[in-house]
Amino acid sequence: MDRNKLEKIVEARLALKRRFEDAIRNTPSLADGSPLGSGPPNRHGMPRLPIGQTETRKWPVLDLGIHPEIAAENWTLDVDGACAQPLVLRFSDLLSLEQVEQEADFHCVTTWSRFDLRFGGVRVADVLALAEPLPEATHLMCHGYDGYTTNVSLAEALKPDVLLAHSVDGHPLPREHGGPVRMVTPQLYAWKGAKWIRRLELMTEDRPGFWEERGYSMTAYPWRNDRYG
Ligand SMILES: Nc1nc2c(c(=O)[nH]1)N[C@H]1C(S)=C(S)[C@@H](COP(=O)(O)O)O[C@H]1N2
Ligand SMILES: [Mo]
Repeated sequence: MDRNKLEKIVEARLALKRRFEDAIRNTPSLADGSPLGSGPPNRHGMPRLPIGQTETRKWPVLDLGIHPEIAAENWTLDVDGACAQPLVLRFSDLLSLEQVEQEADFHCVTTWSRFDLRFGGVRVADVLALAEPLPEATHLMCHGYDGYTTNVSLAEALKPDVLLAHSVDGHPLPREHGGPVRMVTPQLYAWKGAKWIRRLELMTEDRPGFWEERGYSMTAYPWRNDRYG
């Protein structure tokens, strides 16, 4: 990559980071003075098990029942909407960006929590920076290949542990868990992480996704029992 291009990418990332620093610091997962839950503190200082959740050792499969079959070489991600540089990312493009591996917990609103999944992938923040969100962009609609949608605020989506994950525990992400690529949002209930991710739509206002239209929370904060709208 030539130097100019690299400098532009770094500058775009830092500009986006600066723009959202305060909002990120003030999200409940980082600023909640009285989180509801039990167990030792997790990675963000919250109790490990959010209120109303039970630990499961398995990793259940939960979705709308359609498991699209997408080979990695046919997978594409559109990043569009309120941004200056809409882009289409192929799997090889994703692999050319900075790769991270992170352990995360997974809290499903149907009350199971699965601890310590090691996800590998690319930060959503890095991909969004490339698209240069407009100053008025505030939220993201995440679209799956199965037609699923879910909304996430940029203050949540830009956190460093929010990934476009292509591997789990060192293996390619299985199709039933959203492979080849899904989003994970460890600080929110797991329905905010779209499996078989296909499009990230930058929005200038919040809009409900599939479950949110049916009464689920727009914000989905586990340590506030923030399940339903
Ligand atoms: N594309 C898509 N993503 C989705 C869903 C879905 O139906 N379709 N279900 C959500 C819900 S409710 C949960 S709990 C998690 C489940 O992920 P898992 O099947 O890997 O455990 O995916 C979320 N992402
Ligand atoms: Mo869920």
